[in-house]
Amino acid sequence: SATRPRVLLTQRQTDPVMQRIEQNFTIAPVPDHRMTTRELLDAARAFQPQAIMTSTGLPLRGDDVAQLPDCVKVVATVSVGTDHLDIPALHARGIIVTNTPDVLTDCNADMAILLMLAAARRAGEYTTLMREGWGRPLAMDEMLGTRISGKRLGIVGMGRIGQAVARRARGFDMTVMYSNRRRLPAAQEAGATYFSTLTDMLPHCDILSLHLPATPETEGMIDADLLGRLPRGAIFINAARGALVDEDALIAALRSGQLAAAGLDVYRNEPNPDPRFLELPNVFLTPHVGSATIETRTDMGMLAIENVEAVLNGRAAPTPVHA
Ligand code: 8YV
Repeated sequence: SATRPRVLLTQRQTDPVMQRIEQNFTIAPVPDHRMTTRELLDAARAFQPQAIMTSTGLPLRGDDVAQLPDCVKVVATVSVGTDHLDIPALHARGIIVTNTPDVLTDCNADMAILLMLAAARRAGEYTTLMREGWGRPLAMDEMLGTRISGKRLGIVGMGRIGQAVARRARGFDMTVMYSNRRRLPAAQEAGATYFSTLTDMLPHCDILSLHLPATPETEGMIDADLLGRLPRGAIFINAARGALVDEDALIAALRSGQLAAAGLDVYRNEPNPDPRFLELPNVFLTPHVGSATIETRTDMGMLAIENVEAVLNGRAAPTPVHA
């Protein structure tokens, strides 16, 4: 009906989420692809929505925020990360911003473990071999991977996802360490050992896994110097953000053998990662799918709707993003 609030969706959500949105809101036609920033701004001007449901990979910088119509009360991103949004600019316009923490923690942690196993056990190379026609038994010392159990894992960033990775890694009998701005209470450490500086932790890590947001402070933090402090032959995992990494340095470390392997779900240039990654057989690559399960994507969409409904009904958003 005409009284239902208008919500602009920048891409389709899962069927249960779409059903709930269509029951409660008026929506503009949703494109098959994820809208570009230009498309979002044009659609917002034409449709005059009270709420925008968006996600990563669709930047809204200060100049873009200035072009949003005054009717917009809430921008709900269907993601935990908010690096695509200019939060201060949105807040300055009186727009409430919400994200979807917690509901994707387990799936993102699973993804980091998947990448770890795949990189260490050469899953990508084995799959390629099978598709090309296996044809003969492998020799006892041919195409060998690296054992995971008993190895030392360093977690960079011990928030919700880092803690979930630590709990999983303990199940693989790994020795777990973490670096974080502050030490966590013992109950949240999941048996991991705290390092107050990343540089002190690196020499002890057989595997390094990133679990930090991309911010001006963390941008490019994994550089040649830090990669050089890992033991030779370490494994590098990133299911967080490509912007954390100097990709030239990562590629150089993979080529030189300083890193034995990497498992990557995120890249600087998504959805077109540096083609040099594709030439490296020791890199296991996935297309930013850490949260991509039917359950989690539905939970994320539902939480975004709850945030939109709360704000439009004058209640506090369940998961607001603070400045
Ligand atoms: C994306 C993510 O939201 O939550 C995040 O921060 O990066 C992902 O879960 C998802 O890929 C949809 O863009």
